[in-house]
Amino acid sequence: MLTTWIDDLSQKVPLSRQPQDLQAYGRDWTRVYVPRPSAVVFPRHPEEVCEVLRFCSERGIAVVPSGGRTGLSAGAVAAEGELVLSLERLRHLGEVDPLGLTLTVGAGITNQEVHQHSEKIGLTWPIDLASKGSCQVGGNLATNAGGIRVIRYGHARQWVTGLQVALIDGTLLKLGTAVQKDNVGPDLRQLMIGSEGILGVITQATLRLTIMPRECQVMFLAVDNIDRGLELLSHARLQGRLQLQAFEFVAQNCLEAVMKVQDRACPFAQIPPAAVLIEVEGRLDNELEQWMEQVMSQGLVRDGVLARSSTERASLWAYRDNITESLGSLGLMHKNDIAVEVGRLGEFVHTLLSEVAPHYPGQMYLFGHLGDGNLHINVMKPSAMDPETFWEGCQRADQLLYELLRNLNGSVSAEHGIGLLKKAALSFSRGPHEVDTVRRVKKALDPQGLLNPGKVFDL
Ligand code: 2HG
Ligand code: ZN
Repeated sequence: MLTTWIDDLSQKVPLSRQPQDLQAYGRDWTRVYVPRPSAVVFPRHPEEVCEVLRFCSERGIAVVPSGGRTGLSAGAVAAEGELVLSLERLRHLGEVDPLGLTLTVGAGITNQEVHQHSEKIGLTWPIDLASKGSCQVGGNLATNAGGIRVIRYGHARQWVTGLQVALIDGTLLKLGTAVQKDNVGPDLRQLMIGSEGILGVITQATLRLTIMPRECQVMFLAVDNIDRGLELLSHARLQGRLQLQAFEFVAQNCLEAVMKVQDRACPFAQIPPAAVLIEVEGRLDNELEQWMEQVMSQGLVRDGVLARSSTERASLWAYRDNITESLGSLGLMHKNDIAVEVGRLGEFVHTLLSEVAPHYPGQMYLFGHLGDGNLHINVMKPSAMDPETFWEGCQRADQLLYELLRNLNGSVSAEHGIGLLKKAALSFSRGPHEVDTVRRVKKALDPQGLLNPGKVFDL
């Protein structure tokens, strides 16, 4: 029975059942689920995506859309025998429109390819992620990706004018165009962006571009704790009048992990309790140097490095960009991706460290996008503990974390989405009426529940 439909489908589109493909395409960067897809299909254009979806709809086959598979909430995991629908062959790369500042690309184009393509004429798509070399535009939009420049540009949903989306019944929707001003009622584009593949499959997008800042400067500043980091944020904006492109937090143990794994020297005279990586627009001038001297003489900053070349800028960024990878190579990590309003982040971290952290069964590593109030809380499994005991302990401690977030009106998933991994957390950030309304939309578009089943919520 199983082989029959797979044989039929393989007559229509490129399909693989190679064990290494099933392993690779059935998972994302989460390491919690065992990939078990029945097959992987590689449609070559949007019409083939529709054909696959129509086929699945007619035969009642569950299908998991798949991009660069760099997600951290298991939104692209196929652990229940689903068909994986890889969008990686949708490689259309249009011409940049230098007047309208738009670019149309297929879902399988990587974030970095978009950057390289638009940078040729001084433009950029300002969604910038540590995983940019692998993550794809379709996935960036399906998850409404955030990243390091949200403080300046917002999330991915703000940088799209048009979207092409395939529904489970095989309908291809064209939502919006390259026109900037197009205000004609409810916006299905925005409903699809961030829907994590449960409502439709993004096949193509017209992206809104912006001018790249002529120059940016990068500083890595050592601080005593997160409160000093937050004071520095305010100082940078209000006294320094700095246009921030990024304002990132790195706790001591994260810095040490990168230094150890990547064999990098400490960028400061001694390892500080925490550090803040700041990227600002503009030239390296006296004003910027004076601002840095000022925050150091005021005691806000203990020690600091200001990059003086593009090589130095890249090497400072490496201490931040390589945290996930370095932690991952040191041990098994339990991850949370939370946000509270920036003004309450200090309060949040104090309660986290004093009341929640002691309940986690391993050491906590904090880093993330301080300027957006978004912290990544990673907990490492102690080497002697078995994974089962570790996950159970983490889940119990998570309840305390989510309660704390609910009390602060915070988010249980600031930029990584819900997927499979954070389903139990959803109710701490979304009320029952809201979840139920989205469930009704899901049932209307996908009555059999075939598209990315089990993700975000159960039907
Ligand atoms: C980052 O900001 C990513 O580097 C990954 O969102 C976060 O590994 C994580 O927890
Ligand atoms: Zn992040």
